[in-house]
Amino acid sequence: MHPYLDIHPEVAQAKAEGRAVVALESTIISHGMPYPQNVATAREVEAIIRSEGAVPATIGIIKGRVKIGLTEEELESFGQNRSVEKVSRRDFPLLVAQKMDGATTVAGTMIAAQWAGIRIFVTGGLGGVHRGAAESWDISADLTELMQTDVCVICAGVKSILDIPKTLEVLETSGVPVIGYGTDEFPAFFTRSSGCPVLQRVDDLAALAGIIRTKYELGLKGGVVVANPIPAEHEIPAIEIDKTIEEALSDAQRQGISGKAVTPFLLKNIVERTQGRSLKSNIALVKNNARVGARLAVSVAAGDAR
Ligand code: PSU
Ligand code: MN
Repeated sequence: MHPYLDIHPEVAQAKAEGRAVVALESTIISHGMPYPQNVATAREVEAIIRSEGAVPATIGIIKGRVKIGLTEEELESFGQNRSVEKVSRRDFPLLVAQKMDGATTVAGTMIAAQWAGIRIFVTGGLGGVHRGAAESWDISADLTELMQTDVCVICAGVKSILDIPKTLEVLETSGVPVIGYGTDEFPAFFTRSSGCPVLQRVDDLAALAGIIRTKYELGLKGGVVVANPIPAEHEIPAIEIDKTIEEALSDAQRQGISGKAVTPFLLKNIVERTQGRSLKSNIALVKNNARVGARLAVSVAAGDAR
C-alpha cells in the first residue's frame, strides 16, 4: 500500500472482504456547496451508500496524509474550513511534502482512489472544457485524469457553465467511454438533456458492471463516465438556469477570475443568484448518484455481467 495513504478501518475491512467501496470527493464539500448544507449532504450521501450495502470512502488530504475515508469530525472540518486548498494532480507533491490540508477534486479523488484500489467514485458534476477555451485554454484536469486513471465516475454530466460539446470531444479523443444510465443524451447537471448524445445508453446496472470490468480485463487504461441524469422533479428549466449561468459567467469575466478559482466562483455565484434553488437540485442529484453508484459498486463486487 502507498506510504502516504491512511485507510479508514471500515474501508480497509470492506476491501479485505471484497465488499463494495465507493469513493467520494471533498472539493464538492469545501468548494462546491455552502456550509452547513455541504456537511449535511456529505453525511446523507455516506448514509445512502451504506443503506445500499456498500462502504463510503470520502477522500481528502489532512496534514499531508492522503485519507481514504474520513471520520465525522474530519468531514465537518472540510465543510467549515473553506480556505482548504483544492487538490488536483499537480497539487499532491506540494501538499503532501508540506503536510498541508487539501480537498480533492474529481481528478485528485480518482488518483487517490486508484492508490487505494477503489474502482467506483460518485460525484455531482465533472470538470470539463470551459466556454471560451479557444482563448483561455481552460480545460479541467478532470479530463486528462479520465484519460489515464482506472476509476469509474458516476455523475450528472457537466454544468453548462462549460462547453458540453467540446468536453465530449476531449473525452472521445481520450478514449473514455461515456455511458448514459437510462438516457440517450449526456445530461447537463441541472437539466436531464443537453442535446448531445452519449456513446451508449445502458438501463441495467449489471450490464454496466460488465462493461466496466471488461474495460479493465482488456487492459485499457483510463476512466469510465456514467452519466446519470438529475431526477425530473428536481430539474431547473433550461431557460431559467441558462440565463443565470450567463450572468455568472459575465461576473467571472468582469472580476478577472482565472485558474482554479473559476469553477468555485461560478458555483457560488449560481447558488446566490438562484437563492438556493440550484443548491437543492445539486443536493438531489448527488444523492441520486450515490444510490446508483453504490448499487453499481455492489454489482461490480459481486461479479455480475450480462
Ligand atoms: N462541478 C460541480 N461541482 C463541483 C465541481 C465541479 O458541479 O464541486 C468541482 C469538482 O471537484 C471538480 C472541480 O473536479 O470542481 C473541477 O474544477 P476545475 O474546473 O478547476 O478543474
Ligand atoms: Mn481550470
